[in-house]
Amino acid sequence: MRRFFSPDQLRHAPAQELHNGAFTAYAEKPARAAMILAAIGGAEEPEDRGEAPIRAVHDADYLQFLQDAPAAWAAAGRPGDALPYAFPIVGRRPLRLDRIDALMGRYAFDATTPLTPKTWASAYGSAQSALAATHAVLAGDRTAFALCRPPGHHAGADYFGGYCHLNVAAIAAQAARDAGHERVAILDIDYHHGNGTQDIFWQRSDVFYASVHADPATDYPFYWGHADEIGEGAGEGATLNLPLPHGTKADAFRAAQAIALDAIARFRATFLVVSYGADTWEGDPISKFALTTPDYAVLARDIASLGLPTAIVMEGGYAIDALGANVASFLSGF
Ligand code: Q9C
Ligand code: ZN
Repeated sequence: MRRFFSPDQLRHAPAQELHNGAFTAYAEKPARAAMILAAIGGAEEPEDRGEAPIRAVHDADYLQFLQDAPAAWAAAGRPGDALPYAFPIVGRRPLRLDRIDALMGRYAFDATTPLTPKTWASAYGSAQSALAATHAVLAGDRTAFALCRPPGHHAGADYFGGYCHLNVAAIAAQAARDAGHERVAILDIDYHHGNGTQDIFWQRSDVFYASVHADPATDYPFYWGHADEIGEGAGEGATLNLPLPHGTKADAFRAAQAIALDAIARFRATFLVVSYGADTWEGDPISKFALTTPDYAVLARDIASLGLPTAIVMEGGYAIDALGANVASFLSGF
């Protein structure tokens, strides 16, 4: 299986994050990518396909903000990474916002995801890796893997958060649509619900979004991913949420994934994007499921049995020492 990664993806390295009310070391470290690369025997550098496939998913003003914010933050005299602290919550009217702090809150949905001067280069590289894997599959490969870091599934068309800036799964799915696949499915098996992916395709009938994740009643991102969220308008029925409780082991996870796979088959998708997170692993430091390393090969075999051309993008997974083995196990099942 071809694998893609750009060295630029290592450059985003915030010092700390706001976690449960205190500053802790940033969990989504560059070392995650290094551990995965070592375990899978390296990766190819993606071709640069430019901003157009990113603009097909994200708003132009948001992309400009991501590129400009770190310099604006520095110009405001701030020594550290850029973090938001004020948010224009539901009901606030659109305003012309100038101060960097106002913009940070406008484009962020949480305070866990600092921006640095290197963030854009890393996120852009991550998106190019997702596009390279997608195009390898469009060109005839059965599967391909994008080592996306930073991850993507919490990022919406015009917002960042949850360690995510550009929604790599959405960019991959849209690229498959634009290449002629009329029905594309995204299977999201990260521990957390992919709120950004869900929002991007919420009103669309051409991209099916199915997610197996920790119940948002107990887990981040809290405000999305409940079982009664099924899409709206033309997209009604094209979103499927399968929340699971703390302590979930392989059998229950696999059964939920089987429901998602069955729905994807009934949707008659012709192209599949998998948002893969290894934060469902039993030892993950920020999560509470109990999957084991060999379980990932089993989940992958179940996905492969759909028989769809499949682009896999990396999402979360924060147990650095186990991350390489977990990703290698998953890829071995295809
Ligand atoms: N106390 C991904 O896995 N922090 N993002 C949660 C819980 C954010 C995870 C804080 C977790 C985001 C791609
Ligand atoms: Zn996650």
